[in-house]
Order: sequence, then structure tokens, then C-alpha cells
Amino acid sequence: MRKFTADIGEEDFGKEVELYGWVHEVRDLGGLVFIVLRDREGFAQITLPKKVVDRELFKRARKIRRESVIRVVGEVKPEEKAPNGFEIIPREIEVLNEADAPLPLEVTEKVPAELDTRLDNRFMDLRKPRVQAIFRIRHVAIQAIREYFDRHGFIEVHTPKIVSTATEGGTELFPITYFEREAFLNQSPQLYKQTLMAAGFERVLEIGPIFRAEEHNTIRHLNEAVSVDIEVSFTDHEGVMRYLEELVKEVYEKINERCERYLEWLNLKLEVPETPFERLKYDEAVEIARKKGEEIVWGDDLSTAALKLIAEDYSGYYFIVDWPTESKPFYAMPYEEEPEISKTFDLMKGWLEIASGAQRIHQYDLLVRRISEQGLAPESFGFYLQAFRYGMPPHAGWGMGLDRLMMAILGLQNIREAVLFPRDRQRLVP
Ligand code: ATP
Ligand code: AMO
Repeated sequence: MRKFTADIGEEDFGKEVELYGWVHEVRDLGGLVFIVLRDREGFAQITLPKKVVDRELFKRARKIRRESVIRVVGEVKPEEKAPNGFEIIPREIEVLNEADAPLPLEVTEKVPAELDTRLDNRFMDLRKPRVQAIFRIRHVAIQAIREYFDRHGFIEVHTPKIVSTATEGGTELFPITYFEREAFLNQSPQLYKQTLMAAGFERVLEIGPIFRAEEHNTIRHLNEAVSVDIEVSFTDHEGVMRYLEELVKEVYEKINERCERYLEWLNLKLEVPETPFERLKYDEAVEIARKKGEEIVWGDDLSTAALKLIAEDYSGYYFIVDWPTESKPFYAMPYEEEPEISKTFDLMKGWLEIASGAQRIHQYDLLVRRISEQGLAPESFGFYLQAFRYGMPPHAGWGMGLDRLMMAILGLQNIREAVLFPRDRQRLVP
């Protein structure tokens, strides 16, 4: 019977199983050959005592090159010294695809490799259980996000990724040629998810790529990232912050429930964060950084240096709320009684920004004014503005970088670790 290595247990002792996988290691002790087979769920020891197995098979087995793909049929025997307490005495080993030598990268991790070398040989790097684990956990995180929002009455949508305008400030756009016209890769589904509020969907979720022409090379910026976006009608910024903190907590819980093996491969124990997350006002955050010696002009975004100082006091998840209106995009709702600050928030984990969101302006006139005040041309927002003229409900929403969330949950040192094939200034392949 075909099995994954991890599914083999006591009930299989004395029975024959069929395994498919890669040759992780071959140890040749003369009269005894061990092949460590690796599949997507773990390892199995294939043991070939010269005196027991077929002679032809024994001769072939000791020559199989590492990372070749094999099929093994054999009997499961209890063996205390083998990983997981069993070994397979093979009746048959079929090489389905032989690997070349030398290998471009060590899957056994006996030799450490630079991140660049790993990313250059990503297919091979991804074979490492520790690296596989990241993506198995990322899968569960996405599952948890979908389940959470499905339960809360959201519908999942897909909006265009080829667009005609910027939404998050004009400097970080990738222009493309769209027949006779100039177009761009979308920075955020912002305008479309808001437009869907005018369409009456009330609660939407999108999980999709965003593109930003970030020039700098940092451990937290990608040029292509995956963003989890929501937009909700008849609520304010506080309403969507509650979804966000509850969601983050639930993602941790579901990972703990469903990813025991993968957390073990990463040598990680996840502590579920407590909700509600603390709300730190922008003004208070500025004060903390200033007291620690950082010069900050009120109204500016918080620099990485400032955020690192703030994170000395706030190491877990927390919100920075009530940002200066001028530091946030045009669609953010200013407080009525104090319009220089806005109903906005960033979700932080220590110094790392995970998400940002706001209550939105839903009044046409105010929106046009804010677009102009930010030095943008209302004419280029035609389809978007139109949606505000014929019945736009009050609404709020946020966007969360999925890659950043994974970085935060798994404690990864570089965002590229959370992405299969990362795109950065230097990297367009693989
Ligand atoms: P987003 O870009 O989605 O708003 P972010 O976390 O990428 O979120 P930025 O606005 O890009 O945040 O940057 C946050 C702060 O970090 C800003 O003050 C910015 O000047 C600073 N920053 C950005 N890139 C770098 C960099 N490469 N090195 C140091 N500081 C940086
Ligand atoms: P913002 O520009 O803050 O907000 O982006 C939302 C979240 O997306 C992630 N992110 C990135 N991740 C990796 N690499 C990047 N270059 C990158 N840029 C952004 C971050 C960030 O917090 N329209 C608003 C959201 C909203 O208000 O609904 C927006 O795009 O985790």
C-alpha cells in the first residue's frame, strides 16, 4: 500500500508498503547499506543487509546517487535505532529519476549556504524539511484566513491587477505597456474594494498579489507581495481592527492545531497572542521615540529607527492608531473634530508593520478635496469617484502583507524566506 513516511506506524509492522521520495542519504557500511528516503512528510530508513536482500538489488542500491527519486517496496520492521522506530527491508527499489552529481546545494544542511545561493537553487532549497515547513504553515494560515472570513459573512473577490492609477503614492509603481496605453501593476486593491462597497457587497476579502517598485533592499520589502485585503460597510476603523486582531489570534491557534509536525521541523513553539492588542496613539509613539533620542517631525511616517526604539517597549502585537492625516493616503477619514489626525491604524509586531487600514472617506466632496490636497488629479480617479456619487455606505478596511505575517509568526530573519520565488531589485529569476 502506498504511504507517506509519516503515516507508517505499529499497525504496519510485518506488512509491505510502497514509498515514493528522494534519496536523502546513502550510508554504505560494507555488509549493510542504509538509504534514508525523504518524502514531503518526513524520513524513512531503508535497510539493506547484504545477506538478506536480493544480491542484484544490494549492488544497485549502494550506487544510487543522493537526491535521486526512488520508489521503494518493502516490509516494515520495528527498529529502535531508526528514525520513528521503524525500518523498511526492501524487496524492490526503482530509480525513477537519477540525480546528477555534485549537487548545487546540500539538502541535508550539513554545509550552511547563503540566502542568495539558496534562492538561486530554490527548487532544491525547498526540499529541506525546515524550508518546506514554512510553506506548509503558510498554507494553513491562508486556510485559517479564508475560514475566518467565510464564517463572518465575507465573500472572496478578485480585482484587476492591471490598473490605470496609483493608490499608495505615485513613486512605487511598475509601468507596463497595455496595447497603445500606459498601465501599471496594482499596488493595492484599494480602489476596487471600496468600489465594491458601493456595489452593496458589504464585506469582501481579497487575497492577491500587489506590486511595488521599492528600490531599496531591505529584509521586509518585496517587489511582489501577497496582500490580504478586507473592506467592510457600516463600520469604522475600530470595527475592522477587531476583525484583524481576532484573525491574527485565530491564525496562531489553527497553526498550533494543524501544524505540529512542521513547527517541530522549525523547532518552534507558538504562543497565541492575547487580544485585544494594545492601541498606542501615534502621538504617544512619537513621544517614546523622542524620549529615546530620535528626532521626529510630527506628521512624518515613523522611521525604522524610531520603530525599533518603540519596539523596545512593545515587542508583541500592537496597533499604532490615529496617524496624522497628511501621513496617510487620501482615502483615510480625518476625525471630524480634529481633522489633522485620521481614523487610521497600523498593526505592528515589534518594529515590523504587518497591516495598515482605516475608516474611509465616503463623502464625494471631501474625497475630491483630499485627492487634490495630496497633489493628485481627481480626473484620474474617474471610475472610483463615480461610485461615491450614488449611494456609498460608510466603510472601513485594511490590507495585511501575508509574507510579513508569516515572517512575524515564524520569526524569519528575512521576508524572502516566506516566499517561494521572491522578487526583489536584483532577483527576477527563478
Ligand atoms: P508600507 O510601505 O506598506 O507603507 P512599510 O512597512 O513598507 O509599509 P514604509 O512606509 O515603506 O513602510 O516604511 C516605513 C518606514 O521605514 C518609513 O519611515 C521609511 O522611510 C522607512 N524605510 C523604508 N525603507 C527603508 C530602508 N530600506 N531602510 C531604512 N528605512 C526604511
Ligand atoms: P500599505 O501600503 O500599508 O496599505 O500596505 C498594506 C500591507 O502590505 C504589506 N506590504 C508589503 N509587504 C512586502 N513588501 C512590500 N513591498 C510591501 N508593501 C506593503 C505590509 C503593509 O502593511 N491600501 C492600503 C491598505 C488599506 O488601507 O486597506 C495599503 O496598501 O504588510
